Amino acid sequence: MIASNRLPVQVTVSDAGAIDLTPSAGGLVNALRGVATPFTWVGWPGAVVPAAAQAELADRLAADRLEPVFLEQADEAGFYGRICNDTIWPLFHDFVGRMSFTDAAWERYVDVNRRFAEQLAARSAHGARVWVHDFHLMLVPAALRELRPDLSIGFFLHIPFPSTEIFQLLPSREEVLLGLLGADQVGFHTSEYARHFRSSCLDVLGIDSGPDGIGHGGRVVGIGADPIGIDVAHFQDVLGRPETAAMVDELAARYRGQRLVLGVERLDYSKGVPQKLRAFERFLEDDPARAETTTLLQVLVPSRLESADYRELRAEIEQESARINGRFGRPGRTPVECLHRSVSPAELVALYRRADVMAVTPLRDGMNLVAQEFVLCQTAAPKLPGRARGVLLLSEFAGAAQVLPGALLVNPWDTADLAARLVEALELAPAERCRRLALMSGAVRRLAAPRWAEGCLDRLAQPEPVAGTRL
Ligand code: GDG
Repeated sequence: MIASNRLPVQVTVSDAGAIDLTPSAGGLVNALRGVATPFTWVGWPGAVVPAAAQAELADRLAADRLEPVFLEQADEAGFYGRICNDTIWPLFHDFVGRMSFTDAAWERYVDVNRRFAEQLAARSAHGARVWVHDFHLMLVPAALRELRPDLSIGFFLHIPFPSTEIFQLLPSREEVLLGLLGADQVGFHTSEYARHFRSSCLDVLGIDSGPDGIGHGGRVVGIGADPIGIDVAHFQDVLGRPETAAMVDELAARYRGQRLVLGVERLDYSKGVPQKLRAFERFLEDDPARAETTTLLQVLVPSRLESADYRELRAEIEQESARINGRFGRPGRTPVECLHRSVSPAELVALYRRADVMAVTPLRDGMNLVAQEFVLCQTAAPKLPGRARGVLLLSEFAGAAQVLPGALLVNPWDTADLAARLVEALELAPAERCRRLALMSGAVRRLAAPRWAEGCLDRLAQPEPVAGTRL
């Protein structure tokens, strides 16, 4: 059984009650594609479904082994809107000042987690493996263990686990740790996050631990560092499609004679886009002639626009881009291009291939799959005629920095250094670019999904906890 906040489909129900299902992609969907063991996926279908339509929807989803957890608008507002987005997301990404918390919203979080646990308990076969995902469901492992002690329960956190000083600001800190300790195996992307979790268990609960496990309730809870990888086969497939080749040709014409610095981010304050723009402005200030030869293309995938904070962030990024263009551009030449939309897989892959520098500058990020995807697309296809391979500029605060040894690491808060690293990246000799990409391509292929999922599931099948990958 797999449990995550969202099912890998988007359900819409029309006013007349007609149900529409659209598959949705995401890091977890990609990582589970190709897993040999058949599984049932439990999660929210992405819409409030009227009671009259629930049975029909459940039947239709059952055909794909998907099982909906039905939530009301008020559940979503408190559980997802408040606690997930306004408490845990900012706190776990070190944005302490953005965190807010109310007891009423927390009660919704507890209640929704309990309902997930009840549904998993009702549907899991005796002794089944249940793998629970991410910060939305941190209370599920303990609630499920109480209902079904026969199950093997795994948990994986896709976002960072913050340092203990920051974690302790969370009013429900004990409940969260005890919730996670209900699992047999708790997985993180990096050994740093695992270490933070172990320190928090000691500081908050007084429970000491070994490097790979924590004794709790007469059991040993395994702690692992299991960095997630990308679906290599999917990207290889997209690289070979005719529409990708057409897009590569289009980009070659569009950016002829230009050096292209690429950013691909979901609109979020954790992604460091304003910091990237600041550094790009410094890069142009240091030598305004660069505005003629270098373009920063920022793809900004829309996200959470119902929130005033996110609308403000979008406005800030658009205003900053316009200001830089006003300062360094001229008619027919805009050094910063900002696309506020999602792009097709072919467009994304073509951009990864064409980019001279991929600038991935989050202030905090659990892993960051974009960095791995760029490396794969640069190395799994022939070099573009007349161009050197690309360079990855990567924030040291992304989990990806722990697994991609050939990236140029940057502190996105250090504007001068980020601008200097951008110059270094653009001037890196072709042989050095290849050497760095080869190092990283090896790592990306080693981490490739579904190996990540199979590894985590194998450990869950073992009677005694076993440590995850140590990097
Ligand atoms: C969590 C953690 C961790 C984005 N825009 C488009 C598009 N994408 C795809 C990318 C990539 C994915 O979305 C985003 O990668 P993230 O790594 O940010 O993953 P999330 O699921 O958002 O976030 C993160 C991850 O979980 C996995 O554990 O790495 O740290 O926050 O795959 O390619 N794809 C297409 N068009 C777009 O416009 N086709």
